[in-house]
Amino acid sequence: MKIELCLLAAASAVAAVAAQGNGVLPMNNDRDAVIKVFEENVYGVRPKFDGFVPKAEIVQVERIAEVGAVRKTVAINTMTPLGEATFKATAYFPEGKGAVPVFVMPGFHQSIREFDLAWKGKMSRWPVDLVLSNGFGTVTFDYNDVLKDDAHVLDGIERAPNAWGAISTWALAVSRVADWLETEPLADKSRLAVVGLSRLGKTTLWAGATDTRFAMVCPTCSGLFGARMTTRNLGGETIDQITAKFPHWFTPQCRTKWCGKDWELPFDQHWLLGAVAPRLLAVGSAEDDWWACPSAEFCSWECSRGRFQELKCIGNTTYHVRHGGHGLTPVDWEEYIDFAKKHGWAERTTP
Ligand code: GTR
Repeated sequence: MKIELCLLAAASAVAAVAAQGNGVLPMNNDRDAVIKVFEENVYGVRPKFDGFVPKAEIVQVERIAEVGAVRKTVAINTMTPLGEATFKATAYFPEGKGAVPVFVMPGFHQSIREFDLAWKGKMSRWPVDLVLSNGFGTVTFDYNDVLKDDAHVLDGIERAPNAWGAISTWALAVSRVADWLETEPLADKSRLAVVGLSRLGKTTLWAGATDTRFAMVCPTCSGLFGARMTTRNLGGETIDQITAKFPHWFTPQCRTKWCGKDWELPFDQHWLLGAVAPRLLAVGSAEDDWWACPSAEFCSWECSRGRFQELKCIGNTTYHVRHGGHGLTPVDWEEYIDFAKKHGWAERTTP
């Protein structure tokens, strides 16, 4: 689908709502209620972790002269439905800049390897050199180190109908990275962003909606149960398909209650996008990513703007659709970096 067509389809969906007053669910501006609805029905409710002691241990600090950076490797612990897990986070900070804004990216193993191999990061989903050259830091971790992305990973445990799933678990790990960054002298904790692709774009949105320490949230090609409006899907993934193939991502009742009811859901993802307001929201789509349905991602973003308008911060939300297919590319990163800069992130907050 070409960009113009996506936007046309989305614009007509929005126009249909305006004209008929039906179709798309009206915006829900009650943030707490919105989070509860999505906990119960989609991502699951996290248990209380009695006795959990948070730890973030710096295991290595290196100077990486090629990109003028300090690389820190950190071991961070977190909770999962299977118990405690420790994962390794890899962070790059520009040298000699003091505390800088940081983009946190829940990532695929490949992201770290690609950057190490390609060095200049050109082909990477994680273009570290681009981020560094703009004066920002970035950190990633392999989501599989937190909880294995396997449909059977939770088979051995009894799950309540609203039990938390893998997306919520990975999102908690993103928050654990924020816990560490709050203590890290090279990070400006008032300027933390979260960015992720696809299943990790869904994770990004859920982490960013629930954890208000993230001042900017960038779900990319996030599709169903990411930025995309479920009730406006034009031929992309359905609830039946996603919950059959990836039951571990969601709360069990996401399938038992909502399978086959895509167009009748009493909640929708524009509510969750609105839950990011008044913080910065940057949604990214790709024109050929039909499985994620970019027109419904746009429609959802468009419909969430009411919340930003209400909070008098309409400039805090942006959307882009780029050429090409499913992915997180330097073009997307440039959009996010530019948006951050437009909001003063390149200016120093610390002496
Ligand atoms: C697909 C899934 C999408 C998206 C994608 C990905 O198979 O159906 O919702 O999450 O995987 O993460 O690459």
